[in-house]
Amino acid sequence: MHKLNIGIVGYKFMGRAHSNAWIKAPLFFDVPAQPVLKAACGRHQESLQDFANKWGWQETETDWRKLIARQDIDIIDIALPQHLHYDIAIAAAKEGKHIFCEKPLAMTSRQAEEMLRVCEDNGVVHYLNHNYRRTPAISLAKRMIEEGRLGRIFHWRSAYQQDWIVDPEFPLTWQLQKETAQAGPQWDLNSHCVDLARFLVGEISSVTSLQTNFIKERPIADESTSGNLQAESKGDEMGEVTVEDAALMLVQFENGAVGSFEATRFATGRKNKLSFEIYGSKGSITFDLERMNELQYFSNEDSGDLQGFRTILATEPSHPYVKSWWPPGHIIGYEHSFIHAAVDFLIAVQGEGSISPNFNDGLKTLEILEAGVASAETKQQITLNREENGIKQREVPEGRLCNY
Ligand code: SOE
Repeated sequence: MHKLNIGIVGYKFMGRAHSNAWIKAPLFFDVPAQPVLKAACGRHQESLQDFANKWGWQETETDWRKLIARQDIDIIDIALPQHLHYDIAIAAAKEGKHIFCEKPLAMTSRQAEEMLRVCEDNGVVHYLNHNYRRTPAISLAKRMIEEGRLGRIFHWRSAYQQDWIVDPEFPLTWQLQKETAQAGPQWDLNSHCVDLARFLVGEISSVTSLQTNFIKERPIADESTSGNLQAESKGDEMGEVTVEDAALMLVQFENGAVGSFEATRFATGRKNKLSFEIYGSKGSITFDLERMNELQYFSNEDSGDLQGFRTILATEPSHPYVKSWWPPGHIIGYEHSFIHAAVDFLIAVQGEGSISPNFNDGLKTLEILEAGVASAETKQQITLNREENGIKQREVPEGRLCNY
């Protein structure tokens, strides 16, 4: 079988999730090419080598430019924070490497635009890992909507709730600083929900937003621990939090539906609760990541005395991705959506096809996230995607137009 050599950049949380995905994909699915864990790249040789030994990466590199220059690398897997995506993706695409990139795509829509253009100019497959699309229950929701089971969609509402920084002693990690994260839950969490809303409902035409901070100063983080969610502080020195702690958006969709998004790291007790609800003329669907194998479904077409939300357990072989796993009722977990993404990416690369979400999806999502930030700053509704003379512009009332 043809082999595809992977070079991964990053070896923390997403490095582990991606390594697991590359290993498991050919074990459970008929993939058209064998992914080879060729080289892992990171700054600190000792911890990088530990990672490579544990996960079976054949070699290590401490300079991502050297990794990208290697002729024996076919795929670059970017498993790093978003402020590091742009330079690596541009260089990888120019070297003809296919790119599997973690979300959010970039720090700005301008960066995303260039990343997309360079990938298209170089004919490489580009994938943006909004993994939740490939949760069987969410892929089933997509199938049901396409089959018309919800009819005309009226409402989208989503909430992505975490609580890992409620403690004011949690240090100032990269996720809490604008220069390394661009924004807080607006980028980290609403990026997932906007991607799902675009996937399930459609394109967004306007945004009105509110953002806030609850804790404005935190202890400076100990660099050696600040790459994960259990970071430690370096001492008593404090630093300013320069991103929001909570981000709320109200949107209009191009198809007439309306939507609300809530993303927060201060929903005490909620660890990683992504939930959404979609209400249509013929039926409704709700999803909760904490019960990720289930969909709640209401159909207007059920007979009146039997109507009600029912639980669909998405573990039947007819459900997306499921037949490659276990018998009905044997549920799957968080890591499986990454494996499904790896499978579909290998199919796209080997079949010279494409995969979504890709960098064009990432660009559209970032435009919406940027509009949310602009709306929160201006306290105005932002209209998107108004094109004049080929220049994308956002419309803020009073006729003022601001370019991206
Ligand atoms: C931290 O908020 C995080 O790891 C996100 O970055 C991921 O995208 C999300 O899936 C889980 O939480």
